[in-house]
Amino acid sequence: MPTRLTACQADITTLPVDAIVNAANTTLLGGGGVDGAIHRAAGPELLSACRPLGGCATGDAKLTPGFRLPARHVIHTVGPIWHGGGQNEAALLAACYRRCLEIATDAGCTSLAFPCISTGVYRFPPEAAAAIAVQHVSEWLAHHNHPLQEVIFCCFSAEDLARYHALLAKI
Ligand code: AR6
Repeated sequence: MPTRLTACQADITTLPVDAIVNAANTTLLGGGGVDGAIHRAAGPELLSACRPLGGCATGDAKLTPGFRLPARHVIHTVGPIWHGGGQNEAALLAACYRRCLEIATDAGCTSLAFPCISTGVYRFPPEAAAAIAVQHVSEWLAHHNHPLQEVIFCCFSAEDLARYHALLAKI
């Protein structure tokens, strides 16, 4: 059965999925935005689980439990900071989505939710980021064996939700 690719407007910390993705920074020690919201909702055990991971490179991802979240796991990824587009930002953002799908698959996840990685504090243009997300996730799902039945693009703003709906309607 093909994976359902959907978009919703929600606080990602409320989603009862196997894994949610965190848009973290290279320290994995917390921050603002969605990272701060996830750490607050998961409780202090999440920081204790992140500390021994030794940080994470941009474009890579690491797995922890979800602790007090409804999600069983958190996949922490580090998106690129937007510097104008000439510093490999698009390829690094695509790598984030790919690594999260690989880690979710290794953990046996059937449902996974992504936030709009890099489009907040890291200032990646949201239209280009959404196009990269939809293209790379849909292509990866079509070309790999995986247990994923549903992948959700969890938008915080109505503008992002409209972008994802328009992109998803084309595939
Ligand atoms: N649920 C879903 N999406 C959210 C939520 C939420 N609760 N809160 C914010 N967003 P950002 P980045 C959206 O800045 O650009 C942190 O300090 C937000 O509207 O959280 O990858 C980290 O520690 C935006 O669309 O992440 C890093 O230092 C998207 O999530 C840095 O920010 C991403 O915005 C990472 O920056």
